[in-house]
Amino acid sequence: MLGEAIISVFAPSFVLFGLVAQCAAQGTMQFRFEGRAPGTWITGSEYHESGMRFWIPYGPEGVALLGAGVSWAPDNGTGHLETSGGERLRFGFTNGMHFNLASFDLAEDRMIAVPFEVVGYKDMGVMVSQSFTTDGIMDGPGGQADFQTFQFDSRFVNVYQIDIITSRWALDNLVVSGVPEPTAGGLAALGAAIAACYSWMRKRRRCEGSGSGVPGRSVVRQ
Ligand SMILES: [Ca+2]
Ligand SMILES: [Ca+2]
Repeated sequence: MLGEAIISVFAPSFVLFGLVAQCAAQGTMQFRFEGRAPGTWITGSEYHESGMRFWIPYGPEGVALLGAGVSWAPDNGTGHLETSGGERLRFGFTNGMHFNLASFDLAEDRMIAVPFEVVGYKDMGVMVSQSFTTDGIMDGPGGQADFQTFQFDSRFVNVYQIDIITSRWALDNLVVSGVPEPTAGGLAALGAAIAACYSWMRKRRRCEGSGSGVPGRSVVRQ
């Protein structure tokens, strides 16, 4: 059964990774979907990384965060995000921040070339789209390269949401640009977040030690 959300044990790393990325990326952010040990995966109704929410908008399907080397999945030697169904994947910043879609790596989950469409949503109801087809190569860990890099042009500037219209995909190395530059206030927020994470982890350890916690059921929001 798909869980309510992403497992709480990853919350500190997700928060820190996001803020560090924003402070160091100088307007560009990359989403790498790390966080699972090799050969393992975890499912949830949605996934959050660095302030970006990824979810299946229609239907009951959820998303899965995979570590490297899962035998039944496409692989590039690192963690990635995928699903077993759903008509499309949707993502956007939870605060509504606009961004430029630069590129992402995508793989099909079987040895069949899969067509897919990418739709960008802009203000005033404007939508842009671009169509692609994968190469049909998916042989899992080792062997050939399962993922391909797809790049986007100026049509995908200043969007607030993206749909990848296909099912049974695997996504990695999403790159967006045009995000706000780091500020002194942002660095101060980073320090506050580090302190908050440290406090959160101490409380979690105490909770687990007493046996009153419910591991894996907390909803993570950044
Ligand atoms: Ca990765
Ligand atoms: Ca492929």
